[in-house]
Amino acid sequence: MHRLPCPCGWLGQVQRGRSEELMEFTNPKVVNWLDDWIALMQPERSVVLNADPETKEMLVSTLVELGTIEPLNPQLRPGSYLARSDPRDVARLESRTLICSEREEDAGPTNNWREPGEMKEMMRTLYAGAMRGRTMYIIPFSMGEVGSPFTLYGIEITDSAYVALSMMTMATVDDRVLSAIDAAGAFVPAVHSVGYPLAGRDDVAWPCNPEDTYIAHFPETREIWSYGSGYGGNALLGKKCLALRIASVAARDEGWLAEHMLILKLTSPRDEVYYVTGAFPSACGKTNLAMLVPTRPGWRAETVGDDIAWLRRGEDGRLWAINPEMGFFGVAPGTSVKTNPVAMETVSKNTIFTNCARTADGDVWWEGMTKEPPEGLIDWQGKPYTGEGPAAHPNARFTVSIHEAPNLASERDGVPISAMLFGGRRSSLVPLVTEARTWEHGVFLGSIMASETTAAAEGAVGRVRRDPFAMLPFCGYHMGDYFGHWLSMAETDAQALPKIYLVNWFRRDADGGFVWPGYGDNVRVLAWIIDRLEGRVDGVDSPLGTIPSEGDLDVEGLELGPEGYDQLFAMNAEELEMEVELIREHYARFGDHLPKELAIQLEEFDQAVQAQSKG
Ligand code: GTP
Ligand code: SPV
Ligand code: MN
Repeated sequence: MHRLPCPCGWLGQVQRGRSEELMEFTNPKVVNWLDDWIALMQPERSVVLNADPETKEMLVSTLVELGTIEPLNPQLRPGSYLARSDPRDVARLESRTLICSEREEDAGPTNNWREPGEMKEMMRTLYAGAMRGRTMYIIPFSMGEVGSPFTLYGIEITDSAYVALSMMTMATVDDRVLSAIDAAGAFVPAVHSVGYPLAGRDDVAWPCNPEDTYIAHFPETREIWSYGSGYGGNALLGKKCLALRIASVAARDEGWLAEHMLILKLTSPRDEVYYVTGAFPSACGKTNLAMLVPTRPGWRAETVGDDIAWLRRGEDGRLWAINPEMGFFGVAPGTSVKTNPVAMETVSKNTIFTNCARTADGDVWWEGMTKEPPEGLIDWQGKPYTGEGPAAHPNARFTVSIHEAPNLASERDGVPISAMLFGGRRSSLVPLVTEARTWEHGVFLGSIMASETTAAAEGAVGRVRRDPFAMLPFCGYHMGDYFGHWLSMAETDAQALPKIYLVNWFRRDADGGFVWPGYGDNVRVLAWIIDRLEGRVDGVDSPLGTIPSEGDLDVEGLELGPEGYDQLFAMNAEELEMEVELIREHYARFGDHLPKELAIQLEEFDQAVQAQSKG
């Protein structure tokens, strides 16, 4: 814990545990920025966070005292806590997320936009006095390794101890970060308040302000202003706000990619090592693929990252990826010893659970952990569970350090990518796997991605929507220009780029069940992909790319039958024709920002569909 050279004083309980050598911000850029916000938000006190164990202890005891988190049974779940949010603050709020670029056109048709000056003026009135009676936590953080030229530094100021504690897990927060920021004065300013000042009222366990929630991004000045929500990507500003929305703008300007992707290290039975990324929309299987436990003999999988990848061309021309995060903020429901034993082990200790159910013996539970809910459950809202509705919120999550993962890959400073997967939830049409014919075709497949919506964001669940590259809620600029940026990666040495694959674990049969077993069996698809990369197998052309030849996909031991297999790859002619029209509508939104190459790709797709319909 550090003293801050500002008029606001000290946090009493912090002084006890602070280290002897106090580190302070001295850079006038930082100090002036902090002073301005302290003057506006008027916190009672402010503290700078560091990596000392006392810092974490202080945050935990503050949160326990307030009732935001409660300790779980240390015998069952050591070092772990359960948080219950306000039921109105449970997911990312896409309708309240804004890209405030100077020109509306630069935000594009897929983002909410407000003029930056207007937005700031409006939000300043919200921020005025917003931290009255509260502590301001000042969190110097880095996304990426400290000292790397590719790292982005930020300072988040927040009045939520829950957010502060979570940031310490999700990002790198320590004295080296503070020194690096102080030396250069270069950081992304990230302002956060739950919007619940304590003027004349007591605090509540989960303060928030749903009526006035805004998550605003200023891409030109690279600033983030968030107000009103304390949940996930709305509030942990290093993640979606910085590492995707702001970073995507930096990536466009500097020629790299900031993507909503897992990174997996895969070792084949022949001891060949491959690194694979996968872009799937929120709650569509990134964490699960990143923690894959292969069901086929000889395969090994290790996790590099589960949500965000930053990719750059290396000197060898290949795309190299890093995971800028230090923690997992993963979906709890659906996670079980059967589906994801690695995740279960990862969260067996030192984990903060949010909006899970609590068992009678002081552990957590969620739908899918076991077949039947245990007796005596308390639901995510703190009420005895009656069996009606879910006991855990569908977007209940765990927050845990990546170092808790038993299969964490040691590579932190970049891995060369061989293949990229694009996937989503599609009950029909999109096959289990297809290979893009070229980079341009791969960009086309990424640009037309669609997925059934999930509980990760507000709104209806299960509605098919276009989610290009799984970046719909996370691209900080015009999506049409983003497609162009992806295409531009192939301007030099296209051969060295990874191959692109479309995957879909979520096809349903007539009874509504999943046709493909998924999870650990997804290694079967990866094995085919590796065979393709090594030129060991041919494929069959289809309108959506190359699919496996009969017999090349290992389905041994699965209870699929010939009918099930066909269901994984069938492309209904009528549905394909409809898809062409839907893609036309989707593309029309981008106007003259749509790269010509993609219009050509769409015509080729249309022709392939027509040819199949006739044939
Ligand atoms: P975000 O953290 O929101 O970005 O989500 P994510 O993409 O990491 O998704 P995650 O791996 O957490 O999975 C979300 C849900 O999909 C969970 O309920 C999983 O159990 C389920 N799921 C993941 N992989 C598979 C799969 O291969 N098959 C099926 N049927 N379900 C899966
Ligand atoms: C997602 O929604 O893609 C997440 C969760 O990873 S959040 O951090 O809340 O955005
Ligand atoms: Mn995500």
